[in-house]
Amino acid sequence: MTDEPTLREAADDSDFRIGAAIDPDALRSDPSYWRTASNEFNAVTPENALKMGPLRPSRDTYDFGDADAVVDFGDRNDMYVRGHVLVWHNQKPDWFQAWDYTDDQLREFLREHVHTVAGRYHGRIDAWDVVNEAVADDGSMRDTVWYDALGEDYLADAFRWADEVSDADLYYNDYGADAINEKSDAIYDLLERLLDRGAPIDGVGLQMHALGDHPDPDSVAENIRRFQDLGLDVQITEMDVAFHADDPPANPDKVQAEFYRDVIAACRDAGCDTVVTWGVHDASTWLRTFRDFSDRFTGDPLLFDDRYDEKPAYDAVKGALRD
Ligand code: 9MR
Repeated sequence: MTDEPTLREAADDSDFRIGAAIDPDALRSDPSYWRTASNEFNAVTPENALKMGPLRPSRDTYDFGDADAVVDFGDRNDMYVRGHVLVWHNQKPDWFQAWDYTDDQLREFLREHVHTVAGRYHGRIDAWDVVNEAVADDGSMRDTVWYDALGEDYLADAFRWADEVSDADLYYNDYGADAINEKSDAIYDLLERLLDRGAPIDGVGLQMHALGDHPDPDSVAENIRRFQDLGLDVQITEMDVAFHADDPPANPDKVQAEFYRDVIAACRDAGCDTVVTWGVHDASTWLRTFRDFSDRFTGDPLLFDDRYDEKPAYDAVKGALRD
């Protein structure tokens, strides 16, 4: 036994939340996964279980089994629970693709979805990603089923619907907008417009999938501060750190650890208190199974390696929490 505190204890001591995206199958089947998740993290996000596809096997039915498993795990272990996600253009159910809806039907469907899902977890989910990835990489509004049928109104509506049934803090969440850039400028403008219209938005989630090109931590801190100046809370919601597979640094573990440390430090300096990593250990990263990403990026982006051993990044995060 050692007196060294766990990551979770170090985070608790610093009033900080360090989280992991969770796979309910791994929770059920792998005691080491369960143990690492509960001992080392004080926040969780279901990685896929709350998305519309997994939740809705048919238009009239819901299957909350996997989502409940993750939320129950968070509750039982006294963790902060981030809900991900109410409105997204990806991972929609198969039957949806074949549905020939009218715009009014789509709006009513989305209202009912948000009310049912956010309402079910009233008091149990602490923060919701209400809308995910509504902005394209060039800063224009992303061309999605929701935007196509309902225009920008769907965002304000979704936040309002969530607010009607949920006591959670309500977030807009996106990737590639971690530092000051064209996309984060566009998101800033979008959120300002929505807030001006009275949309009940509490915060913005910066995903921080640092795959290859890593954002400048000083620019991340500046970005966090400008969203805070809009009155929004800022969380890092899906962090992982990889490298271009064809051009990794000579010492990837060290560079990875330094980037984790710098982002946690930038976040804390700016007054942000939550960083969720996108998985418990390297063996569960999405980078190994998603499209051709395993060819494009190195596949060990998290704080624990395939055997649940602590990596240099783990020590770096803990160190940054103690500074
Ligand atoms: O990690 C998720 C992976 O298992 C899914 O296959 C994928 C489907 O698009 O979604 C991944 O999670 C995404 C998250 O929901 C939104 N931000 C980007 C994440 C990584 O793609």
